[in-house]
Parts: sequence; structure tokens; C-alpha cells
Amino acid sequence: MTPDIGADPQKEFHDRISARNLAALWVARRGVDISKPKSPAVAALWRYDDIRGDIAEAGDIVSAEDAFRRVLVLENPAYPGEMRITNTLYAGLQLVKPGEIAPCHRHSQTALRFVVEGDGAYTTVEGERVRLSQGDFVITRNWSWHDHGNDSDGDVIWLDGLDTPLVDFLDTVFRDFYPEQAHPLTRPEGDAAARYGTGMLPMGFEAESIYSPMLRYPYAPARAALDKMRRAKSGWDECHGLKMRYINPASGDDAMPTMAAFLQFMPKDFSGATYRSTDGAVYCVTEGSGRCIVDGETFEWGPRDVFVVPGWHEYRLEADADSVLFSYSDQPVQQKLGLWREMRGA
Ligand code: GTQ
Repeated sequence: MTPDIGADPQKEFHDRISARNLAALWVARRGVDISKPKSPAVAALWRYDDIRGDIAEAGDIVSAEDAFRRVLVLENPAYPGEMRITNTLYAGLQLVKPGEIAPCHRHSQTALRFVVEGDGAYTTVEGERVRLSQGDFVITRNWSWHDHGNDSDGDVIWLDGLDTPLVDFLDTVFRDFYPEQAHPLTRPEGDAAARYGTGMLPMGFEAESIYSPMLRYPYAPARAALDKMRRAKSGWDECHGLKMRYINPASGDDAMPTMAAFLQFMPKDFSGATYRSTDGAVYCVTEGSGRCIVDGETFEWGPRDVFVVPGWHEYRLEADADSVLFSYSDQPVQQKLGLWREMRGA
């Protein structure tokens, strides 16, 4: 008999104790690189023009009522079938056609909407109807009743961002159906904006929630702010251009506890410095064109395209025309846990 030259008593020990649901750490970890994040998620881009036909076809084969949510999910190529665009985040493009209703429900996941095409839709959140017009950013707090509708004569498509993979991982998923298709309207449209959106707060205001009391962050004033800042020629970031964070006006925190959202402006011929951060980000182009170079791979973007840069991948942004990008990530979670890191320059 030839002696087993490769026999490893430590490995043999490790394998043997597995029957008792034990593992030898120093053996299991051998050769595993834990010096930096190693998510298999990859950068990817969805050209709106390439997928608009698929969205239209989804509109032909199923109604919003029957689908409940008629959404084409943007899946990270590294996670086919898993309905996630990064480790922790979900992204999907939702279509609501004129006259349709996406029925009312609530869930423990947080949702954000960023309107990509059209102007005539609404979402009703806890009884307040919220307009969904192109470029608007709208939040849906977790466990709040919400249904969507479209009372215009054109299709409306928005990007849904949810923290579903994170909530799944924590095993904290709950969902509930409202007994009717649409929630009754219990507050006038614009009520949250009036109370919390003018730089004032009602006297005696006490936060009832860890979410922003705002529901909608309309595009026009956000875009105008970026334009005004641009003219002041200050406050530029070498990596991001002019980048603003959507906040809870009552606390200055992010609008939602699990997802941060941003709007950024880059002027024509902007060439950003190299950047990386531990939070993977989903970008949606609202204006302009340019490219994102991730680990040396180039993704050309134009209006309405969506792209993802996973955490700790090195990237930089270039703009060929004045450009505006919306983005969201799980940065607030990482920051609250003291885990968030960023690095500028290669
Ligand atoms: O609009 O409530 O894209 O519950 C995925 C799950 C949208 C929504 C999605 C949802 C919704």
C-alpha cells in the first residue's frame, strides 16, 4: 500500500467533527481571503431602449391587477433568479397603464420609486395620494398601505428600489393585503409636503417614525437646486460632481433607514476621479449621457438607463453632456453599523 502523502490530520479532524455540527475555524478558513469584500455581484447596465419593448409586452400580456405588481426585475447577472441587483437591494421597472390599479398591500420591506417615464400616475400611501411625475423620488415606509394608479392617458414607468434581500436575510419579511383594491383617501393630496416640505415643521412636531415624514421629493426643485449650485461654482466633489442626498427634513438623516438616495449633476466633459465605497449603488440616468468605468470595464449610459456598481468595485464617471443621475444604496445601514468605508483615488 502506498502511504497517503497528502493526509492532513487537521483536515481529517475537521471533516470528522462535522457529524457533530462542528467546524475547525483554522482549517475552514485556510486560504480564504477575508482581507476585503468579495461579493460575486458584478457591474451591469440595462439600456432603456433595449428593454422598453419587454416592458410594453408585459403590459400586453398581463394587467396590473392580475400581476399585482407588473414589474420587470433587474437582476444582477451574478444572481440569476434571485431578484436582487446587489447583495442587499432589489430593483425593478414597474408599468402602470392608464386606468389601471396595482392593488393595495403593505409589507415590512421599504420601497422607493423613481419615475422614469410619464407623468400621470399616483401612489396612495396610508391614505394620501402622491403624484408620480418623471424624475420624482417617492418613498413608501415599511408597513404602510400603498396602491398605485394611473389616471392619465399615457403609460407610466418607474424604478422600484426595495431593501428586500436585506429584509429577507434578516428573516423579517411580513406582508398583508388590504381588503379593497384601493385604500380610501384620508388626507388631502400634498398634505405631507405642506406640513414638512417648506423648511418649517408644525409646532410641537414629534417624529412618529424613523422615516422622513415627506412622501414625495419632486424633480423640478431638486433639479433647480443643482442648477443654482452649479452657477455658484463651489461645492464640487472630484468623484461625484454636485451630489445631493434626499433627507428627512425633521432629522437631517436619510429619508429612509435602510436606503439612501441621491441626485447628482455632472457638467459636460466631467471626468470624475476614481472612487469606491462599501455600499453598492443603483443608478438611473435622468438627463445627459456619458459612461461609468468599473474595474476597467466601460458602461455607456444615456437617458433612462439603469446601471449598478456593486460595493467596493473601483469606478469613475464621465459625462459627455450636462447629466443628472439618481442613485440609491444601503449606505445608511452600513453607516449605522459603523461598517461603511470609502476610498478616493486608485
Ligand atoms: O409597488 O409595492 O417592484 O411590493 C416589488 C414589490 C413593487 C410595490 C415591487 C412590491 C412593489
